[in-house]
Amino acid sequence: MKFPQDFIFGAAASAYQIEGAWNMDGKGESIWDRFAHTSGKIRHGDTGDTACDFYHRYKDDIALMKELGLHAYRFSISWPRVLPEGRGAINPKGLDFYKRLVDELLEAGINPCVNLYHWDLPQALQDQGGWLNRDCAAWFAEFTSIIADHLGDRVFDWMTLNEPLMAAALGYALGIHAPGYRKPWSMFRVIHHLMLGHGLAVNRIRSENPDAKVGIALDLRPIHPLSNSEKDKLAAEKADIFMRRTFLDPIFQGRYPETFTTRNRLFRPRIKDGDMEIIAAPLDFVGVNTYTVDRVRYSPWAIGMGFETQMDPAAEEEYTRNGVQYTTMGWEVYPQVLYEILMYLKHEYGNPAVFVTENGAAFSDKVVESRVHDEKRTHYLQTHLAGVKKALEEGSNCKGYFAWTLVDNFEWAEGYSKRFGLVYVDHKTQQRTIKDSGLWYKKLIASQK
Ligand code: GCO
Repeated sequence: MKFPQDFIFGAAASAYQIEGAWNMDGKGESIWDRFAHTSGKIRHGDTGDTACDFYHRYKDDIALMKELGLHAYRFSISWPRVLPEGRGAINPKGLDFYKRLVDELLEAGINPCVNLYHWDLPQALQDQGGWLNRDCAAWFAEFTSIIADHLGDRVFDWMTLNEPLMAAALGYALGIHAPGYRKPWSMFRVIHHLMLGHGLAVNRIRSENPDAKVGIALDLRPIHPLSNSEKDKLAAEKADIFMRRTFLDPIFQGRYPETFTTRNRLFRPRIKDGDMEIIAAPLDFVGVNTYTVDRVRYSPWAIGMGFETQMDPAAEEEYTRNGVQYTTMGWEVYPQVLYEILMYLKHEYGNPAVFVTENGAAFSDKVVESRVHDEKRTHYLQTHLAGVKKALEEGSNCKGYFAWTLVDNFEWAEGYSKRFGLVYVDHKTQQRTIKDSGLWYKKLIASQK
């Protein structure tokens, strides 16, 4: 499978999911530390206290990245590791960790792609309202300036936010992610403050480093009506507006979709003059995190939404239903997912530069004689990358693909029960084992030369 010569192959991860050292060397508490330490929130009572101990083992993991032949690595910065109180005093040991990490990546010939926010807000800022507080956008901009100032001489590829929809929906409406609020009426205000923070951060990065390439990582999935009924088709249109256009329209068109602003008073965000111009700061690329297809149906119970997504619960083992493969997350394996979403961006938003910033699958892996024969994951990668290739042949402006994820890590509310890695981790011993899918990915990358 041949890709364009300058096509980037990488892997992605996030601070809370891999670093561990949750309270070491001056790091402040994050909302994910607090949430994971709250009983009943995470499967099996798992926490990110140690995770994959990447804070101490980053050199070994970078050696694994080099062995796989990765061109780039997408990672996030733990805000409270650098600013323990979220603002004010910098923790020098925290900043130094990221400088060492970036230098080690560069030394290995791997391009560091920094994602500034992957959900681990400093608890001290949550105590002041978190993203419900409009000031959080400015606090994020301050944090961004500090990181861009200290890393901007060697990092040229930046993302501001990871999945603002998930941060708002799971963290503030459904309560299954940190900070664990069940305040659906607040979700649109949180989305607006996150997007405002995104726009402010873009401007801060550019003022520190005019040559920087800046983007955002959005969770964008193909959306199909569950049936051909008019109600389900209308539901799919509503889902498109809420889950995709609410983020893409302000970025590319400088305005929210009509329904976002006309919702009743309870839901409507407070948008001030100038906000939309800030959010529409031009980007160099859009990052797409996507794994499966959203199959939606009409629902009178989804207050203010009018649709619901049919999604299975997470499972102990992967399974098939009616000949269709499902992962241990309960997600349908739908190989056209990347093709469809890349063509959606081409047709609906002027074919912007796109990176697939997350794509992968959780299957129940086992180590047998120091090997992990994860055929299903290899097949997932093969078929999904074939979709990227098809989109490229039809004119998509996709520039690269980051597998989610390098090593099996903390999968949020699922803890360590779900394995997405190209590399198996025994979380008791921290022993790493490259899976067959990682060896396949290595071969694919090597074959591009
Ligand atoms: C997300 C996050 C990742 C997840 C991955 C698998 O998309 O939810 O960016 O942190 O771990 O997507 O669920």
